[in-house]
Amino acid sequence: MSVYFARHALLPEGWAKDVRFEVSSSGDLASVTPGCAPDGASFLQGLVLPGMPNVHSHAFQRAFAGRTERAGPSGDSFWTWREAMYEMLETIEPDEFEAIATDAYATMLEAGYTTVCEFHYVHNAPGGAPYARRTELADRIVAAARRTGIGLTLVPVLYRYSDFGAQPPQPRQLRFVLSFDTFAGLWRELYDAYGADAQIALGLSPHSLRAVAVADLPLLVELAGSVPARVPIHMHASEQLREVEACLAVHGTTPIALLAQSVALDARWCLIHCTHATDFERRTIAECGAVAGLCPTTEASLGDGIFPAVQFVRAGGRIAVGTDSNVSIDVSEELRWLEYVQRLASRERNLMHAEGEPFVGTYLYETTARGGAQASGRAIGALAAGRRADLISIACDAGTEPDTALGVALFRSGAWKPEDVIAGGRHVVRDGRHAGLAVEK
Ligand code: NGQ
Ligand code: ZN
Repeated sequence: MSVYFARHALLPEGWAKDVRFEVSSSGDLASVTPGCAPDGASFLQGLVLPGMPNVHSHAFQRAFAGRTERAGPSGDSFWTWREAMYEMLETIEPDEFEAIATDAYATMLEAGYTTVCEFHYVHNAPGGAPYARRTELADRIVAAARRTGIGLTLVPVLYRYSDFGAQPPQPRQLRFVLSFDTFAGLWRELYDAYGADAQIALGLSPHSLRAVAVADLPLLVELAGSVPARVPIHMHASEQLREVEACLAVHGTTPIALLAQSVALDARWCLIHCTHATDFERRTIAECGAVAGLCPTTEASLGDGIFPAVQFVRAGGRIAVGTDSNVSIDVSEELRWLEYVQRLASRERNLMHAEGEPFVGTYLYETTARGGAQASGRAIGALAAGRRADLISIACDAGTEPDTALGVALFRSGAWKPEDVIAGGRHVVRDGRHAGLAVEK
């Protein structure tokens, strides 16, 4: 059993002093006890926080992060970016796919993300032929997670069409496309292979309402319900106005309303972006207990729009954050952008907070860690006995009280510096560096 000690740690009941953490051999927290002496424990400097869950990643997109910042001939948008992304993907074979994911996950750990939900929709070889093993690329994601130590919720994705009304896929989308039955087979195979692994959980996803048929939705929910585990269900929703308009044109209603008509939404769902959700749709999400998976830096990068997060959380909505396109892998940037776009939209300050929690940084961190745990389907997101031992330590100025110190770490640029990161009990980042990355870079 390993033992850690922190002067200041953020526990479910608030900041605690002189906390001892006992970690079991299975990688869970066996005990969390404030008011102890360090006695032989490994000392974690600064503030100790639960590792942040990253609820939405397409790891392979890290390969071209920052490489699409040149204006094209007739204006750029999410859709022109998507063409560039599809083009880049055409050359990526399994070894490279795994190498990119390994690098991305090590970088996530260095940034303080101890788990990732990998929204995995690249199933086929370039050109669209199936791999000899249909789990080829999913296995590569698992290999990258195992090598780096990051906790993984693998979210295999059903992607069948190019647009509403079951439009046939474009040639470049053929790497994503599986029939429903092939997808269900793939999913069961992954469940059998990894369902018992403590580092890995399995989710499931219809990519978006553009990419699946309405009739697929209840079948996917049934598939998720066919195993004893609680399987989170993720889906992109209402990210771009074009998508909302196309949905209205074909189905006479907006995407999340259509989803809510098609299945009984509940707390297993994590809807990614929700940028253009209507008031009614946001209320629906909040009331059913689903999580809105917000990806502020990607949403800014792609010109998606602004999700009214303040109204949503005040109406009881649950939120989490994801790195999505991985153009940025930095917890502080994600949380800061989440707050800052609200300020830009409303011309006010200090918006994301709640009664009893006036510190914006602490509120954002606790809220997204909790929502992230729910969306990941894993016992994470809090420093408490029985949860995974996902701990990060953040350097801070001695003598600064913890709420202020966390605010500085999140809002003063460059101040977010995880020194030690322990993921599932594995001490994978020391002095700010992931052991694997130090060798490879
Ligand atoms: C994705 N990205 O799944 O990576 C999508 C684009 C698609 C975002 N929605 C791919 N940001 O729609 O086919
Ligand atoms: Zn996405």
